[in-house]
Formats: sequence, C-alpha cells, structure tokens
Amino acid sequence: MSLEFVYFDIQALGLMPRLVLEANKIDYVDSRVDLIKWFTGESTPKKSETPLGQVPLLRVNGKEFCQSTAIVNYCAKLAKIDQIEPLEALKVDMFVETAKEVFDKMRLASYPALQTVKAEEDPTWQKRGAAFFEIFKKNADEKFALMEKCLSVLGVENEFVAGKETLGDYYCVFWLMCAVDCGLDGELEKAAPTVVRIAKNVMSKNQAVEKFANNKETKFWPWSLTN
Ligand SMILES: N[C@@H](CCC(=O)N[C@@H](CS)C(=O)NCC(=O)O)C(=O)O
Repeated sequence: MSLEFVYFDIQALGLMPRLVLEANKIDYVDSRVDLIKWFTGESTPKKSETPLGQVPLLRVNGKEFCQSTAIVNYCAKLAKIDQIEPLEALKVDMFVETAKEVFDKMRLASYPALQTVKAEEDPTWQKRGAAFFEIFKKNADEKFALMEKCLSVLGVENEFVAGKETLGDYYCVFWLMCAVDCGLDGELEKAAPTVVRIAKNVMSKNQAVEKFANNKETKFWPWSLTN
C-alpha cells in the first residue's frame, strides 16, 4: 500500500496524522505544499486540484481523501491503536473532542485578526503573526483548564489505557508541541499539568514520539517561521 500525506510545511492540522504515522513506524511520504505558491495558484497540487480545495489530504494508493479527523482516524486504524475496549474508547474520544474543541476555539477566534493585515504588506508574516498570537494567547489558561477538568473527570493521570498508546495520549503531545511553539508552555503546565505529564510519559516510552516532539524543523504556524 502506498501512503502520501500532503500538507503545508507546518504542523497545525498536519501534526496528528504525522505523529500517529511516525509513532507507529508506518511508511509514508510526507509531501509539503508551498504555502505562498498555494495562494498564487502555482503549488503542487493546486488548490483547485484537491478534492475539497483544502489540505491536509491523504493519498492512499493514489486516491485522495480530505478532512483531518478522518485522516487521523484512518491512520489510527492502520496503526491498530483504535483496538481498545468501548469504554476505553469513550474516554479517549471525550478527551480528543475536548482537546480539538479548545484548539478550534482558539484558532478560529484568532484568524480574523490575522486577516486584517494584507499579505503584500507583510511578506515575513511578522504583523499577521503578532495579530494572531494576541488573540490566540488571550486567556489561554482558562481554555487549557477545560482539558485538565476533562482528564480529572475521567480519572486519567498518566495514560488513557495502561500499556497502550491512544489518540488521547497523542493529543497531549499535540498540545505540548503547540504550546511550546507559541510560548504558552508555562500556561499549559500551570493550567493543565496532566496534559503535560501524559505527553512526557508517552515521549519517554516511545522514542519515535520523543524524536517527533523534539524536532524543531517544522514550526507549528507559518507565522512563527520567521520569528
Ligand atoms: N475541516 C478541514 C479544515 C482544513 C483546513 O482548514 N485547511 C486549511 C489549512 S489548515 C487550508 O487548506 N487552507 C487553505 C485554503 O483554504 O485555501 C480539516 O480538518 O481538514
């Protein structure tokens, strides 16, 4: 089977698919689309050539699929990490939804600020990045606290399922990587210490996860590339 993951040269919505594949040593081609060329219509692939006009997309034996959650879930199936008891899956899913909800609330509230600056006036993303982060970082600790509350309600302290990696553990790595990249790691540690503990736990047990999490070559957001 051939597997090609196509996304911009950032982590963001590409982080989870790449992490699941790499943590479980699944062979894939990690194709990076040039973000600037995407918007000028010169990228490979072009926006108009993708199934839904967006990335990420996954090519499985050449056939293209979109939507990051669908891609993450498919990768989890390939990695066989979804083979857990229904009640364990319920716990994992409740946290995954919470982690995604926090991320979506923070990023979707921040994009309008970024769009107030014209791309031509800000080729290095400095102004757009600053506008984005001003909103993204606002009251981040309150949003992080929801993830901590979720873990506390579920009674999860170090891992979701004893001796098994799950999407819940990987989402903690996602949040640690995002927070470090945005300079929010102190806030995450304070408001959601269990998220950080679970992330470090899976990193200490799986070298591929540790390598992935410590790889600073791929930034989380495009606007931190030049910072
Ligand atoms: N619901 C989609 C959202 C995908 C999405 O928003 N992709 C953005 C990049 S993170 C994109 O393709 N932006 C460029 C565009 O829309 O032209 C998913 O989860 O995959």
